[in-house]
Amino acid sequence: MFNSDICKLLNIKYPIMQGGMAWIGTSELAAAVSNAGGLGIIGAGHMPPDALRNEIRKAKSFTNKPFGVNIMLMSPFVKEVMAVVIDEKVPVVTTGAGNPGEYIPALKEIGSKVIPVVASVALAKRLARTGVDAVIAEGMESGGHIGEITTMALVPQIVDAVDIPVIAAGGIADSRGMVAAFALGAQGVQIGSRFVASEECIAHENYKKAVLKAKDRSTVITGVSTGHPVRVIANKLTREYLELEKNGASVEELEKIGAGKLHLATHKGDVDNGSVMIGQISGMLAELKSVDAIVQDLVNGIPNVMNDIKNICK
Ligand code: TUI
Repeated sequence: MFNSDICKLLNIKYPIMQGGMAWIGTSELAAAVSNAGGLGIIGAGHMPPDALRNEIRKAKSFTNKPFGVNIMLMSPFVKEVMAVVIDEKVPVVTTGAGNPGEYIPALKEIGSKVIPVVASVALAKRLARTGVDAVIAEGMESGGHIGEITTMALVPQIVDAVDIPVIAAGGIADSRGMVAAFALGAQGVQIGSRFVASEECIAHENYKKAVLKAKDRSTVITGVSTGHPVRVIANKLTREYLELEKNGASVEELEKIGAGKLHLATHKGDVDNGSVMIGQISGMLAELKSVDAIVQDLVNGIPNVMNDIKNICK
């Protein structure tokens, strides 16, 4: 059904990757997405190397399909976790929140497909020259750490700038978004928020409820003054944080307030004082579904969307 460079490159049925989410992109979620025909991704976040090795081995036991690991380049363990994915011969490595340039040769040497997340044309062009296999163009609609450009504006500009496959991310949660991504020239999509609201995601039920309750304007961006903007659901924490930012708090002060807050929300369920990272498309999510149902809905809805387009463009 799909004639996508991404399916061939990654040896998957559907050109759907799961976003590599810290704390909640576990082996359970990643294996469920891979078993459903997409590419599941373990989000290494700030995970220490031994914990990541454990997650990789669990994923290998849950699925015999390819899966990936996302390495967050701001992690204090980045060098050690890179060594683990190389040692475990993880078939696909995505990176986020920085420039993975120095790690690319070692990953390519063991045959891993390397797919960095980029938020600008400049970085996409620079990395394309270093031999990465594809790029994920992630718009600022996404949850968590983001860039400044929207998916709609970023994807076609990166498609025009590089000659490797582009995967669109940010604001995609149904077949309409998927078709829109293909219209912009993407060969695949990366989806995060929709998979948070899944049965297999291990996020605390309060986190999932907050995601399902979210409306279009429920998220805010914190951390612009620190150089690390992060999209989260507005709550007590963000009100305090944004007030401090407005009053010129130092980066150290702000980092101290943010420390441990994602885990507080994802695992302890404190969605008032914790950091509830999610994309703007969460306003559209109304129900929890199994990962398999999410993937099937995404794929099966495509002909209807195509038909709607044909009816408009006569
Ligand atoms: O990485 C993400 N999203 C994330 S990482 C994360 S973990 C975290 N925890 C606490 C505080 C902050 C983060 C949560 N969400 N997405 C991929 C992504 N990468 N989005 C944007 C970028 C990006 C931004 C700038 C990639 C490269 C870049 O520039 C680097 C350069 O040198 O130009």
